[in-house]
Amino acid sequence: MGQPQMKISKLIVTPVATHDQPLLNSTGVHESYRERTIVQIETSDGYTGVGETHGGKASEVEANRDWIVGHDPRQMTKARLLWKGTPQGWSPVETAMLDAAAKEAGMPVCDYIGGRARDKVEWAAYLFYKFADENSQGEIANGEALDPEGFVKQAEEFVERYGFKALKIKGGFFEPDIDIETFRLLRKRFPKQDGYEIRIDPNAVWTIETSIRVAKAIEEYEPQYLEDPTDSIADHAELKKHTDIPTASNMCVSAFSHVKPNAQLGGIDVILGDHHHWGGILAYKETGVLCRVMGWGLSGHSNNSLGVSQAAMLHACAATPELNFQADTHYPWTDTDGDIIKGGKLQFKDGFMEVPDAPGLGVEIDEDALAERAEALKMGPPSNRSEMILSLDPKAKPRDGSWTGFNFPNYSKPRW
Ligand code: GKR
Ligand code: MG
Repeated sequence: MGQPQMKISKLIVTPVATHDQPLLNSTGVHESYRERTIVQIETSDGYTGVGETHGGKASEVEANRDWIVGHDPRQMTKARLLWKGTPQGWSPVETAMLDAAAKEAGMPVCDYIGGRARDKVEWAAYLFYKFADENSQGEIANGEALDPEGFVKQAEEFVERYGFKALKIKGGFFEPDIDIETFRLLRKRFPKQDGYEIRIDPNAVWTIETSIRVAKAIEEYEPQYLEDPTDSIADHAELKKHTDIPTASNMCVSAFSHVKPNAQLGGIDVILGDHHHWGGILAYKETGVLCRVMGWGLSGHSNNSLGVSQAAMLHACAATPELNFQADTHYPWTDTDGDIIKGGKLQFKDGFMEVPDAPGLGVEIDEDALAERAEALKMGPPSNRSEMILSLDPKAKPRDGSWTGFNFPNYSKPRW
């Protein structure tokens, strides 16, 4: 092999809690904190790497410790073959390895994996109906947004603060006519001719018939795309017979195994790629190639996350030329002082985020902040804020029978 081997000599896996505001989605309300899994590695020659993914993935990473410790982080193809577990569990390990290997090469990750297509990445404002945050702990929009007018106010805060030009409506909690009215008011406040794009995502709670009705009702407001309005790829293909609005997905098409069925049925036009779900930053690049070959658009999916995931998605998007929509990000919903990276949160400017020039990911773990977030997780389960839902829907009952369950009450689908 010639060049001296790099060897991972240390692996640390830390589950953490990050405060979450009472955001509403199709199944209910977000809990008072979101769990994330942080992976840190160090090589025998002193290079460090970090990665982040969803909660509950620590045991999966630990189950692969036997080969990760001792592995050369530059031998990524071998690592992908050795990994035993889910794409979500693999992604932080891959990110950490790319971080350390790129540092050793003295290059930012996006340049280390073949070179960047752009120096900055554009993001979308991810807007939610929501209750007021209990302690106004959030970085932005701590107030309630329980109707279209409140929603537009939230959008104004996001545009004012971060400069976003693309606005995403997280719909599906209220009945469709409320979402239609929100779309109308948002378009009125943020005209297309001023460069604003608007998309909507009800997370598959509409039947085909309701999706057609909503599509007809919002066509005049020139939606960027309709994201997971209904359920299966075939359902979206049926919808497409009734509207020219592009369809997008991070649900029915959210893995490589969904590509062939979508190619056959033609239900989804835009893929919301995500290195957490598809299995890494390199997998995001591969999704780009697929979209180019298939003539599909490529956007980016997100969940509540910390600065390590945001940095990883930043490099993935910078390195993928096929990205042709503003990627989603939940990062504005991360508290200003709630992150775990040194120097505080990464910054948006005019809706964009610059790719760091530092070798690696360009973010370093603040060990004190990490310890604090890990401690927060041990303080007990999150509140599921069921009282908030019951204030709006007194008849709500937990779908799985547990009143302290996740995403109360976890409404079933389709709802309309
Ligand atoms: O944060 O409530 C949320 C979102 O609905 C999230 O769970 C989805 O995975 O962001 C996501 C999406 O685009 O579907
Ligand atoms: Mg979605």
